[in-house]
Amino acid sequence: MERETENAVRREALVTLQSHILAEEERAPVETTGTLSWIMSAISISAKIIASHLRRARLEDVLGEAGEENVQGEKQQKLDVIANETLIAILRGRSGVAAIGSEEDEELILVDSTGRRGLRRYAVLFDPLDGSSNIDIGGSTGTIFSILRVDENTPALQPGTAQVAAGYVLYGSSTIMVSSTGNGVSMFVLDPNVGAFMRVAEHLRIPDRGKSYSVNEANADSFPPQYARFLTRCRQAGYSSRYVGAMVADVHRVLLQGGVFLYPPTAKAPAGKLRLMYECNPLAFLITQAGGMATTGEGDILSVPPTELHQRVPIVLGSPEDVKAFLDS
Ligand code: P6P
Repeated sequence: MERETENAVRREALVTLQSHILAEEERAPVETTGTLSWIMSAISISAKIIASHLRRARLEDVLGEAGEENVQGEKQQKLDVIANETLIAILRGRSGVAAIGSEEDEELILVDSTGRRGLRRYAVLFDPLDGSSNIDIGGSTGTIFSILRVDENTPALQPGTAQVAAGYVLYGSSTIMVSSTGNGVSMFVLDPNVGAFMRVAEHLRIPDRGKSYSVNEANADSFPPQYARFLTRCRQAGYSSRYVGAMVADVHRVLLQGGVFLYPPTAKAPAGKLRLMYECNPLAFLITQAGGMATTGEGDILSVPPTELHQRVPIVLGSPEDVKAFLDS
């Protein structure tokens, strides 16, 4: 590696998530109160705690099912509960968090109904541990979060275009946070020796076209014809099929290598399986910020008017050329 590049990489790896957030706050076009930074910091510490539990899951005997079902009717894993309780406990303690919405809880949790004078207030929506069925086999999982400004006239249920920040944490071979506050996409890797997320990239751009698609092909018999035609074209073009079964891991691959992730309407999930507010909107926000596209097949994901917290939508997101090819199929 050229010395200059090597030095640049070394310099870049010295920027923590915290200093990145503060620098973004200083660049903000309007006077900021620091509340959003404080919330991002809460997500960061929550992610470190969740990652530590995941790394020691089999040792701490926190694998397996918790014996309950969540509001989705899905069997909760013990770590779903731990991740959910960690995020709620830490976010509750942060001023400016007015509401919390979780995949694991039926209703929005209203936190700070008054709010200190002049403090901006936010709703934080999340899937605390996406893909948790992968835990027991040592597979990747993730946390997905979406942050929206709220006030007495603006409820949490807003279209994805209203997000002020969004991101995910991928618990894989390393712990990676990818986030955006609307000024491009940055990526951070948790340095376990330092205990900090270190920035490794900013202004990430998704490749215009990829060489793989990501979909659960077991549902192929019930895919609508447009999806079937598109996937046939991909196979004829020599695309590979890659599917982890954890949306964060599959979308992270698409962000870095290009390609397309799809969860179509199926016989089991006629409206799609993935949740608009805390899975599709935040990931669509990131992919769009990186130059990609995200559609329900009928229109942009980010423009879907939400009707309820756990609403599901079909989703096709990824490289612009690949999503356009789907829309033209
Ligand atoms: P299927 C995990 O349960 C999840 O919510 C997403 O992370 C993932 O993309 C999808 O569902 C997998 O669903 O039906 O293919 O197992």
